[in-house]
Amino acid sequence: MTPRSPRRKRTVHRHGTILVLAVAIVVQGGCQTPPQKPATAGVTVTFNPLPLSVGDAQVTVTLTDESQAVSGATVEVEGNMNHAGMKPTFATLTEVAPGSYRGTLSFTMAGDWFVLVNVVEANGKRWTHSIEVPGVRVP
Ligand SMILES: [Cu+2]
Repeated sequence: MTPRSPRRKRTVHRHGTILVLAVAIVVQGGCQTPPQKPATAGVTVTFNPLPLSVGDAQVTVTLTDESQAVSGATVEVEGNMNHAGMKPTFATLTEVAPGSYRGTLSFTMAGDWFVLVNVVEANGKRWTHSIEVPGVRVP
């Protein structure tokens, strides 16, 4: 009789739809995205030379777990720009000292980049970590 009752019903229905969408996104994300860096893990990414400009740069990734060097991992880096329509660039790094991995990554355009560090530890544990690389310059 009052307009209240149908309005409340509609609100409940809308919440149900949002919940289903949220569950669908979580399930899809779980299948496709490797887990984020474990809480005990440390990742340091350094580039040489600095400041970064368009072209090849040496990239060094240092991995620790509870402050101990993480040796024997497979480490790949993926360079992406913050806008759509760019091909990512990739590098597979080589361990040059315990827990220290090095390679060459190509920055193909000036602007803001982010680099995904993809790690598979020797024990099979797989995770990824993203770092911002803003302001790659015109050479
Ligand atoms: Cu670009």
